[in-house]
Amino acid sequence: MNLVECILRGESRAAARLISLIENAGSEAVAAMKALYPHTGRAYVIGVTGPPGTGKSTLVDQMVTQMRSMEKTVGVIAVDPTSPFTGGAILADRIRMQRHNTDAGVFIRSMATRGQLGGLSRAANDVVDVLDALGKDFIIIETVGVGQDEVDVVRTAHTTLVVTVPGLGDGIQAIKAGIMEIGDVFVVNKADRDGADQTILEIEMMLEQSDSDSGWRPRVFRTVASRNEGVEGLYRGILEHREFLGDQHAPRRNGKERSRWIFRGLLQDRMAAKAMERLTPDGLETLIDRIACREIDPYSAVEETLQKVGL
Ligand SMILES: Nc1nc2c(ncn2[C@@H]2O[C@H](COP(=O)(O)OP(=O)(O)O)[C@@H](O)[C@H]2O)c(=O)[nH]1
Ligand SMILES: [Mg+2]
Repeated sequence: MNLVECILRGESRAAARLISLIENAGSEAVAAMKALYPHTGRAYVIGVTGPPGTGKSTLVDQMVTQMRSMEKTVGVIAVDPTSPFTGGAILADRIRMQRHNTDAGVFIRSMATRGQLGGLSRAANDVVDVLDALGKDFIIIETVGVGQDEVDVVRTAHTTLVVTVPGLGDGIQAIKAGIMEIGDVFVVNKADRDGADQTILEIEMMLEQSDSDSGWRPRVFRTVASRNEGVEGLYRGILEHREFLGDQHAPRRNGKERSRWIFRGLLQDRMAAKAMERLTPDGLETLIDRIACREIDPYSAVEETLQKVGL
Protein backbone atom coordinates (compact mmCIF):
# COMPACT_ATOMS: atom_id res chain seq x y z
CA MET A 1 0.00 0.00 0.00
CA ASN A 2 1.36 3.43 -0.80
CA LEU A 3 2.01 6.33 1.54
CA VAL A 4 -1.14 8.22 0.63
CA GLU A 5 -3.43 5.24 1.22
CA CYS A 6 -1.78 4.58 4.58
CA ILE A 7 -2.32 8.20 5.62
CA LEU A 8 -5.97 8.10 4.55
CA ARG A 9 -6.34 5.00 6.76
CA GLY A 10 -5.06 7.06 9.66
CA GLU A 11 -1.58 5.62 10.06
CA SER A 12 0.60 8.08 11.95
CA ARG A 13 3.85 6.54 10.83
CA ALA A 14 2.98 7.13 7.18
CA ALA A 15 2.16 10.76 8.02
CA ALA A 16 5.52 11.13 9.78
CA ARG A 17 7.26 9.75 6.69
CA LEU A 18 5.51 12.14 4.34
CA ILE A 19 6.31 15.08 6.62
CA SER A 20 9.99 14.18 6.43
CA LEU A 21 9.70 14.11 2.65
CA ILE A 22 8.05 17.55 2.75
CA GLU A 23 10.91 18.89 4.89
CA ASN A 24 13.42 17.47 2.44
CA ALA A 25 11.41 18.93 -0.41
CA GLY A 26 11.42 15.75 -2.44
CA SER A 27 9.39 15.31 -5.61
CA GLU A 28 7.74 12.33 -3.94
CA ALA A 29 6.23 14.77 -1.46
CA VAL A 30 4.70 16.83 -4.25
CA ALA A 31 3.07 13.75 -5.79
CA ALA A 32 1.66 12.72 -2.42
CA MET A 33 0.35 16.21 -1.67
CA LYS A 34 -1.46 16.24 -5.01
CA ALA A 35 -3.15 12.96 -4.16
CA LEU A 36 -4.04 14.04 -0.61
CA TYR A 37 -5.53 17.41 -1.46
CA PRO A 38 -9.05 16.17 -2.34
CA HIS A 39 -9.19 14.51 1.10
CA THR A 40 -8.45 17.67 3.05
CA GLY A 41 -10.68 20.42 4.39
CA ARG A 42 -12.32 18.58 7.27
CA ALA A 43 -10.12 19.46 10.22
CA TYR A 44 -10.59 22.57 12.34
CA VAL A 45 -7.35 24.55 12.32
CA ILE A 46 -6.25 26.70 15.24
CA GLY A 47 -3.29 29.06 14.98
CA VAL A 48 -1.43 30.01 18.15
CA THR A 49 0.98 32.91 17.94
CA GLY A 50 2.72 35.40 20.20
CA PRO A 51 6.19 36.35 21.42
CA PRO A 52 8.61 33.62 22.53
CA GLY A 53 8.31 32.48 26.12
CA THR A 54 4.72 33.54 26.61
CA GLY A 55 3.75 29.93 27.30
CA LYS A 56 2.31 28.94 23.92
CA SER A 57 3.66 25.39 24.03
CA THR A 58 2.50 24.93 27.60
CA LEU A 59 -0.92 26.21 26.62
CA VAL A 60 -1.09 24.00 23.53
CA ASP A 61 -0.19 20.99 25.65
CA GLN A 62 -3.10 21.77 27.99
CA MET A 63 -5.44 22.37 25.07
CA VAL A 64 -4.53 18.96 23.68
CA THR A 65 -5.46 17.38 27.01
CA GLN A 66 -8.73 19.32 27.00
CA MET A 67 -9.56 18.19 23.47
CA ARG A 68 -8.67 14.59 24.23
CA SER A 69 -11.02 14.63 27.20
CA MET A 70 -13.72 15.56 24.68
CA GLU A 71 -12.59 12.58 22.59
CA LYS A 72 -11.32 14.74 19.78
CA THR A 73 -8.16 13.81 17.92
CA VAL A 74 -5.46 16.45 17.62
CA GLY A 75 -2.47 17.30 15.46
CA VAL A 76 0.11 19.81 16.67
CA ILE A 77 2.66 21.59 14.50
CA ALA A 78 5.22 23.70 16.33
CA VAL A 79 7.05 26.08 14.01
CA ASP A 80 9.99 28.10 15.26
CA PRO A 81 12.42 29.31 12.64
CA THR A 82 13.49 32.50 14.35
CA SER A 83 14.71 31.56 17.76
CA PRO A 84 18.48 31.20 18.12
CA PHE A 85 17.53 28.54 20.64
CA THR A 86 15.40 26.66 18.15
CA GLY A 87 16.97 23.30 18.84
CA GLY A 88 16.51 23.79 22.54
CA ALA A 89 13.04 25.23 22.19
CA ILE A 90 11.91 22.29 20.14
CA LEU A 91 13.46 19.89 22.56
CA ALA A 92 11.63 21.68 25.35
CA ASP A 93 8.38 21.48 23.38
CA ARG A 94 8.88 17.76 22.96
CA ILE A 95 9.44 17.26 26.64
CA ARG A 96 6.52 19.52 27.47
CA MET A 97 4.18 17.53 25.26
CA GLN A 98 5.72 14.17 25.96
CA ARG A 99 2.78 12.92 27.97
CA HIS A 100 0.82 12.70 24.71
CA ASN A 101 3.49 10.57 23.05
CA THR A 102 1.77 7.28 23.70
CA ASP A 103 -1.65 8.60 22.70
CA ALA A 104 -2.51 7.52 19.14
CA GLY A 105 -5.11 10.30 19.01
CA VAL A 106 -2.38 12.94 19.13
CA PHE A 107 0.25 13.71 16.51
CA ILE A 108 2.94 16.24 17.40
CA ARG A 109 5.58 17.57 15.07
CA SER A 110 8.15 20.32 15.44
CA MET A 111 9.45 22.02 12.33
CA ALA A 112 12.46 24.24 11.99
CA THR A 113 14.02 23.34 8.67
CA ARG A 114 13.04 25.15 5.57
CA GLY A 115 12.19 22.94 2.62
CA GLN A 116 13.72 23.91 -0.68
CA LEU A 117 10.34 24.25 -2.34
CA GLY A 118 9.30 27.19 -0.25
CA GLY A 119 9.29 28.85 3.10
CA LEU A 120 8.87 27.09 6.37
CA SER A 121 5.32 28.26 6.79
CA ARG A 122 4.35 26.77 3.45
CA ALA A 123 5.93 23.49 4.47
CA ALA A 124 3.93 23.76 7.70
CA ASN A 125 0.83 24.36 5.64
CA ASP A 126 1.47 21.13 3.76
CA VAL A 127 1.75 19.41 7.12
CA VAL A 128 -1.67 20.81 8.05
CA ASP A 129 -3.05 19.09 4.97
CA VAL A 130 -1.29 15.83 5.88
CA LEU A 131 -2.76 15.83 9.40
CA ASP A 132 -6.13 16.81 8.00
CA ALA A 133 -6.05 13.84 5.61
CA LEU A 134 -4.88 11.70 8.50
CA GLY A 135 -8.25 12.45 10.09
CA LYS A 136 -7.38 14.73 13.00
CA ASP A 137 -10.36 16.74 14.30
CA PHE A 138 -8.27 19.67 15.45
CA ILE A 139 -4.95 20.87 14.15
CA ILE A 140 -3.02 23.40 16.22
CA ILE A 141 -0.17 25.38 14.67
CA GLU A 142 2.11 27.13 17.13
CA THR A 143 4.38 29.81 15.77
CA VAL A 144 6.31 32.80 17.04
CA GLY A 145 4.58 35.91 15.79
CA VAL A 146 7.58 37.32 13.99
CA GLY A 147 7.80 37.85 10.27
CA GLN A 148 5.20 37.82 7.55
CA ASP A 149 5.75 34.18 6.77
CA GLU A 150 4.79 33.09 10.28
CA VAL A 151 1.88 35.47 10.43
CA ASP A 152 0.52 34.14 7.14
CA VAL A 153 0.41 30.55 8.28
CA VAL A 154 -1.67 31.31 11.36
CA ARG A 155 -3.80 33.86 9.57
CA THR A 156 -5.21 31.13 7.40
CA ALA A 157 -6.29 29.09 10.44
CA HIS A 158 -9.97 29.06 11.33
CA THR A 159 -9.36 30.50 14.75
CA THR A 160 -6.21 32.43 15.58
CA LEU A 161 -5.09 32.83 19.18
CA VAL A 162 -2.72 35.64 20.09
CA VAL A 163 -0.92 34.87 23.34
CA THR A 164 0.68 37.51 25.49
CA VAL A 165 1.73 37.90 29.13
CA PRO A 166 1.34 40.66 31.71
CA GLY A 167 3.74 43.51 32.05
CA LEU A 168 5.92 43.42 28.97
CA GLY A 169 4.11 46.09 27.00
CA ASP A 170 3.50 43.20 24.67
CA GLY A 171 0.16 44.49 23.55
CA ILE A 172 1.85 47.44 21.91
CA GLN A 173 4.60 45.30 20.43
CA ALA A 174 2.07 42.86 19.08
CA ILE A 175 0.42 45.67 17.15
CA LYS A 176 3.76 46.65 15.70
CA ALA A 177 4.39 43.11 14.60
CA GLY A 178 1.00 43.14 12.93
CA ILE A 179 -0.42 40.24 14.87
CA MET A 180 -3.08 42.16 16.74
CA GLU A 181 -5.31 42.26 13.66
CA ILE A 182 -5.17 38.53 13.12
CA GLY A 183 -6.34 37.51 16.61
CA ASP A 184 -9.81 36.00 16.88
CA VAL A 185 -9.14 35.14 20.49
CA PHE A 186 -6.64 36.77 22.84
CA VAL A 187 -4.96 35.02 25.72
CA VAL A 188 -3.23 36.70 28.63
CA ASN A 189 -1.22 33.78 29.93
CA LYS A 190 0.91 33.76 33.10
CA ALA A 191 -2.00 35.46 34.81
CA ASP A 192 -0.37 34.37 38.08
CA ARG A 193 1.93 37.32 37.53
CA ASP A 194 1.20 40.90 38.49
CA GLY A 195 -0.53 43.12 35.99
CA ALA A 196 -2.79 40.61 34.27
CA ASP A 197 -5.87 42.83 34.74
CA GLN A 198 -4.02 45.79 33.31
CA THR A 199 -2.91 43.82 30.26
CA ILE A 200 -6.41 42.53 29.63
CA LEU A 201 -7.69 46.09 29.86
CA GLU A 202 -5.06 47.31 27.41
CA ILE A 203 -5.95 44.65 24.89
CA GLU A 204 -9.66 45.32 25.24
CA MET A 205 -9.07 49.02 24.71
CA MET A 206 -7.07 48.31 21.59
CA LEU A 207 -9.74 45.98 20.30
CA GLU A 208 -12.34 48.68 20.83
CA GLN A 209 -10.36 51.07 18.67
CA SER A 210 -9.83 48.65 15.85
CA ASP A 211 -12.88 48.14 13.74
CA SER A 212 -13.38 44.66 12.44
CA ASP A 213 -15.64 44.12 9.48
CA SER A 214 -16.07 40.39 10.16
CA GLY A 215 -18.75 40.92 12.79
CA TRP A 216 -16.74 38.92 15.33
CA ARG A 217 -15.79 40.67 18.54
CA PRO A 218 -12.49 39.10 19.69
CA ARG A 219 -12.55 37.86 23.27
CA VAL A 220 -9.78 38.04 25.82
CA PHE A 221 -9.08 35.10 28.15
CA ARG A 222 -6.78 34.82 31.14
CA THR A 223 -4.90 31.60 31.70
CA VAL A 224 -2.20 30.07 33.85
CA ALA A 225 -1.16 27.38 31.43
CA SER A 226 1.40 25.83 33.77
CA ARG A 227 -1.38 25.17 36.29
CA ASN A 228 -4.07 24.40 33.70
CA GLU A 229 -6.17 27.35 34.82
CA GLY A 230 -8.54 29.00 32.40
CA VAL A 231 -7.85 26.49 29.64
CA GLU A 232 -11.34 25.03 29.61
CA GLY A 233 -12.83 28.50 29.25
CA LEU A 234 -10.41 29.26 26.46
CA TYR A 235 -11.42 26.05 24.71
CA ARG A 236 -15.07 27.09 24.97
CA GLY A 237 -14.11 30.47 23.52
CA ILE A 238 -12.57 28.73 20.53
CA LEU A 239 -15.71 26.66 20.02
CA GLU A 240 -17.74 29.87 20.23
CA HIS A 241 -15.71 31.31 17.40
CA ARG A 242 -16.16 28.12 15.44
CA GLU A 243 -19.89 28.45 15.94
CA PHE A 244 -19.72 32.02 14.77
CA LEU A 245 -17.97 30.94 11.60
CA GLY A 246 -20.67 28.31 11.20
CA ASP A 247 -21.14 27.13 7.67
CA GLN A 248 -18.50 29.57 6.58
CA HIS A 249 -15.95 27.40 8.35
CA ALA A 250 -15.34 24.95 5.53
CA PRO A 251 -15.27 27.61 2.82
CA ARG A 252 -12.80 29.70 4.77
CA ARG A 253 -10.49 26.79 5.28
CA ASN A 254 -10.49 25.92 1.62
CA GLY A 255 -11.40 29.46 0.92
CA LYS A 256 -9.97 32.07 -1.25
CA GLU A 257 -7.65 33.74 1.22
CA ARG A 258 -5.75 30.58 1.96
CA SER A 259 -5.82 29.28 -1.58
CA ARG A 260 -4.51 32.58 -2.91
CA TRP A 261 -1.67 32.58 -0.39
CA ILE A 262 -0.68 29.01 -1.28
CA PHE A 263 -0.96 29.55 -5.01
CA ARG A 264 1.03 32.75 -5.02
CA GLY A 265 3.74 31.26 -2.85
CA LEU A 266 4.12 28.19 -4.99
CA LEU A 267 4.09 30.22 -8.18
CA GLN A 268 6.79 32.52 -6.85
CA ASP A 269 8.97 29.61 -5.79
CA ARG A 270 8.56 27.70 -9.01
CA MET A 271 9.12 30.71 -11.24
CA ALA A 272 12.18 31.80 -9.30
CA ALA A 273 13.55 28.24 -9.45
CA LYS A 274 12.99 28.11 -13.22
CA ALA A 275 14.68 31.47 -13.73
CA MET A 276 17.64 30.40 -11.61
CA GLU A 277 17.96 27.19 -13.60
CA ARG A 278 18.05 29.16 -16.82
CA LEU A 279 20.71 31.51 -15.46
CA THR A 280 23.07 28.77 -14.27
CA PRO A 281 25.25 29.52 -11.21
CA ASP A 282 27.98 31.14 -13.32
CA GLY A 283 25.48 33.29 -15.17
CA LEU A 284 23.95 34.33 -11.88
CA GLU A 285 27.33 35.38 -10.47
CA THR A 286 28.15 37.35 -13.61
CA LEU A 287 24.81 39.13 -13.45
CA ILE A 288 25.24 39.93 -9.74
CA ASP A 289 28.73 41.30 -10.47
CA ARG A 290 27.32 43.50 -13.21
CA ILE A 291 24.71 44.86 -10.83
CA ALA A 292 27.33 45.41 -8.13
CA CYS A 293 29.61 47.44 -10.43
CA ARG A 294 26.68 49.44 -11.79
CA GLU A 295 26.92 47.98 -15.28
CA ILE A 296 23.25 47.11 -15.13
CA ASP A 297 20.51 48.12 -12.72
CA PRO A 298 18.69 45.37 -10.76
CA TYR A 299 15.36 46.10 -12.47
CA SER A 300 16.80 45.58 -15.93
CA ALA A 301 18.66 42.51 -14.71
CA VAL A 302 15.42 40.93 -13.57
CA GLU A 303 13.65 41.91 -16.78
CA GLU A 304 16.49 40.43 -18.80
CA THR A 305 16.26 37.20 -16.80
CA LEU A 306 12.48 36.96 -17.16
CA GLN A 307 12.85 37.42 -20.89
CA LYS A 308 15.24 34.47 -20.95
CA VAL A 309 12.59 32.29 -19.28
CA GLY A 310 10.05 33.57 -21.78
CA LEU A 311 8.03 35.81 -19.47
N1 LIG B 1 4.39 31.53 35.82
C1 LIG B 1 3.95 30.92 34.72
N2 LIG B 1 4.82 30.32 33.90
C2 LIG B 1 4.34 29.74 32.78
C3 LIG B 1 2.96 29.72 32.47
N3 LIG B 1 2.80 29.08 31.30
C4 LIG B 1 4.03 28.69 30.89
N4 LIG B 1 4.96 29.06 31.79
C5 LIG B 1 6.41 28.86 31.71
O1 LIG B 1 6.96 29.75 30.74
C6 LIG B 1 8.08 29.16 30.08
C7 LIG B 1 7.93 29.25 28.58
O2 LIG B 1 6.86 28.43 28.18
P1 LIG B 1 6.68 27.88 26.70
O3 LIG B 1 5.41 27.12 26.70
O4 LIG B 1 7.91 27.17 26.24
O5 LIG B 1 6.55 29.24 25.89
P2 LIG B 1 6.53 29.47 24.29
O6 LIG B 1 7.91 29.90 23.90
O7 LIG B 1 5.55 30.59 24.08
O8 LIG B 1 6.10 28.20 23.65
C8 LIG B 1 8.17 27.74 30.61
O9 LIG B 1 9.14 27.69 31.60
C9 LIG B 1 6.80 27.49 31.18
O10 LIG B 1 6.82 26.55 32.22
C10 LIG B 1 2.06 30.37 33.37
O11 LIG B 1 0.85 30.44 33.16
N5 LIG B 1 2.61 30.96 34.48
MG1 LIG C 1 6.93 27.02 22.10
